Amino acid sequence: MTDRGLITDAQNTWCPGCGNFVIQFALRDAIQSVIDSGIERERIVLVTGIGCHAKMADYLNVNSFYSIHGRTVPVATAIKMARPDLTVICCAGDGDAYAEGLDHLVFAAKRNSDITVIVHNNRVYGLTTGQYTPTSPLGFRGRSTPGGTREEPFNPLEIMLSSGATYVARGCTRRKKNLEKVIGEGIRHRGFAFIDVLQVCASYFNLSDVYDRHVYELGEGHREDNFSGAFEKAREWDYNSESPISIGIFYRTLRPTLEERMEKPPGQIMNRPALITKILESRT
Ligand SMILES: Cc1ncc(C[n+]2csc(CCOP(=O)(O)OP(=O)(O)O)c2C)c(N)n1
Ligand code: SF4
Ligand SMILES: [Mg+2]
Repeated sequence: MTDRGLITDAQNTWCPGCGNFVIQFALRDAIQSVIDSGIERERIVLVTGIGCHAKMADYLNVNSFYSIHGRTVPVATAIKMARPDLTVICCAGDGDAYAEGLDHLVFAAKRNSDITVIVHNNRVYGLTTGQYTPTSPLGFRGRSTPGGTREEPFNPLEIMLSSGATYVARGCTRRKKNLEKVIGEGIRHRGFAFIDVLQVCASYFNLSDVYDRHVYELGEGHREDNFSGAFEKAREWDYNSESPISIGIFYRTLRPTLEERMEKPPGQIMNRPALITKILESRT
């Protein structure tokens, strides 16, 4: 791999017009600004699932770990627990994070694991050529549903707010500047940062026109510390009908992270070597 900055020279096989390119450039710029603020590149780790989104591990020149489909979040959680000094970023697919891996996403939010999860939500299984996912709209016609789905989609922002995520944002690949901002703020956030990215899949679900018509940025009047306001805003669009779609930071708060609590359980101070010793002892 030749170092040409943060983009590798691996051959890129995303389809022309794929929204993954926009996420790649937004993430590259966000990572660069984190590096400029003093975090060494060697201390940044990218974890991906399996899917088109997962090729980010090949295309971004940071330490990376290709995990398995549906297990992106637990791998990232484990890396952060073992090495709290690392900045851990996940690129997950919507099939990956919202279907097979949903329980992991919910528990990472509940635990406030200090990782950043970017979901490439193209609302379809891209790599396996067009099956529906939990955020595909009712009636979506794809490989596994030629007659149209009979299921309502769910709203991942509502799930994440209910699960205790301390940073909840939505971006869109039709708005690169805003996307770079919500990703950068997510990486800097201390605690579980969740970013749902409405990503255009040029080959199996091209919603460019819909997003261009409906997406707007949350304004100055939106208060990020207001949980019920964030919930109400998240419910404005149900991932189904054509209505205004807000992007930006819906909610942000601070509470102790999982790693902080593992270091210092209530009533006792336990440093990491002592904790590892205890785990090893309990196995024998
Ligand atoms: C454990 C496991 N389950 C299922 C698969 C098959 N599989 C690979 S990629 C994929 C779907 C990917 O969709 P998504 O996560 O939305 O990513 P995208 O390709 O859209 O970026 C599936 C079902 C697998 N490889 N491993
Ligand atoms: S199938 Fe869709 S998500 Fe996958 S590379 Fe092509 S356009 Fe992108
Ligand atoms: Mg997908």
